[in-house]
Amino acid sequence: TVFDHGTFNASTYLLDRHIEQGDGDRLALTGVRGETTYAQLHERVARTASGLRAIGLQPEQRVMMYMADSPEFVVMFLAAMRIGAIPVPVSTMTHADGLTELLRDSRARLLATTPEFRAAGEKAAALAPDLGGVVIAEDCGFTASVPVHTFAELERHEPTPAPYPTTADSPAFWLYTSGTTGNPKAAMHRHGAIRVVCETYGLLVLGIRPDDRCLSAAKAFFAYGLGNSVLFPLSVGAATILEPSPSRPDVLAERAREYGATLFFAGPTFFANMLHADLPADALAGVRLSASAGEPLPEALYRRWTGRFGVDILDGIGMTEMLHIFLSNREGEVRPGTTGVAVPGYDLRILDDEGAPVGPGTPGTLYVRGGSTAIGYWSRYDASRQVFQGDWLCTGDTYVRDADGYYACLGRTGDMIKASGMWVSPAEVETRLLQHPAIDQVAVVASRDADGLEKPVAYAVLASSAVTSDPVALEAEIIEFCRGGLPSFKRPRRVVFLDALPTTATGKIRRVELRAAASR
Ligand code: 3SK
Repeated sequence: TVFDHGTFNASTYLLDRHIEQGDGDRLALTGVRGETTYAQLHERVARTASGLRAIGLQPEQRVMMYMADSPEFVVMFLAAMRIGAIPVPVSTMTHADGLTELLRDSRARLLATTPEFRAAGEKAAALAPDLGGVVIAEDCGFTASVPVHTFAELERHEPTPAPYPTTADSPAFWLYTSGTTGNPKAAMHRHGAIRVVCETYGLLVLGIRPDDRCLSAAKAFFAYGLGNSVLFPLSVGAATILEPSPSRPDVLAERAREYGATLFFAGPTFFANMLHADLPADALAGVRLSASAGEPLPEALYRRWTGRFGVDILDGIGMTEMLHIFLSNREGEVRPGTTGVAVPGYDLRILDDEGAPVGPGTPGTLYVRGGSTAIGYWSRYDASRQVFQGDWLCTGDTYVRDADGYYACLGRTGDMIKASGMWVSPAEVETRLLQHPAIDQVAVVASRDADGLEKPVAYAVLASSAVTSDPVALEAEIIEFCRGGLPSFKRPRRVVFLDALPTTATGKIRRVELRAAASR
């Protein structure tokens, strides 16, 4: 998408168009917190925007959003952008210390929160030197040394006449990311990026339309959830089903039924948990399509889940730095076990360690280019230069492309294992292991053997039906099973059984932790 330097405000793009087109009566938000039409949402956003100005929030100042998925989340996100301020949604799984760190790093002027998170919010607010106020969804006795406002109070202001005259390149919102390691860094996104993701992945891959109802297991403070639950539905005048409580398979299945979800979004771990949750096969009747992201969806899990619920899954990959998904399978053309092909509007290339492009069949590091790339990381010069390399962004993931142009993830570039002098992709070994009926979840990492040589080791969670009184025999049987389907050098030399795999806040397996355990 090419933008001129005229005014463009993402809040107007997502909301005002529907009002101008006479669609104000359409449903925008639904769920346990009630229904909101586009006209009502527009009114709440315009009033809140005025209220934010009245309490002193200036363009480009940050509002940290530590909020449950709720109408107020959507109102604050849009209202802040409407006045040129910067909403910064952060994970509600962050504890008080982490929140303090994020408030300090971003120098947020305001903290917006919901009553569930009052205790951590109070602690963090007390230690944030730049904070000038708190906005709370409902009066719940939040105490702070700075003024505390309610949404109701802000909404008593007359609506703002016009949005702040941002351009497509003006900073719009930030999202913190830390990957599986490292300190949190804020990826700074511009207003135009919202339009890019809506008109590429949203329209051209999901084929989202006004009669859709979106339900996402990934919360809106994640880039993935923000697109699924806020940006895509609002961009076409569709509805979003907001669930404030932590995502659980039984709860989301119930919400899907009750509120008529047609698009369902989750990640591989959540899809796996749905299979264990004893849900009826028609739990997602009415859902026309599902999407997966966060980490590669193993082929065996894809087949079990789609076989059980009768809904297809488009596996894709995105990054917080790219705002959303840039590589994805397409409806009717899914190749299980691959991440599909480039989303229209994005260019991909795979480079070897010397920076030279590699051809089909040769693994290398994946780079991406497209109009939703973040401006950079806030106050992180070195990290920005490593990741944002001119037009291209280095994903840090190892991928291989086949002759038909389908991409398959082989793991993080640093996750590849060199065994017997040959590269071993953890993903390939994991795919084989998941074909064993006793294994439910698995991660393969490198471990040094007695000779100090790197070898694959598997950490596995057993299926509930596979509880064994003889783990040694089961381990031997699983390793033998791998020999049957893999070249011998790729077989795991050990299988360690765990109750659960360690995961990050976004549900990604913490391979770093497993590697450390393997080397002890
Ligand atoms: O992890 C992903 O695949 C992802 C997808 C969409 C947006 C952001 C991210 C990190």
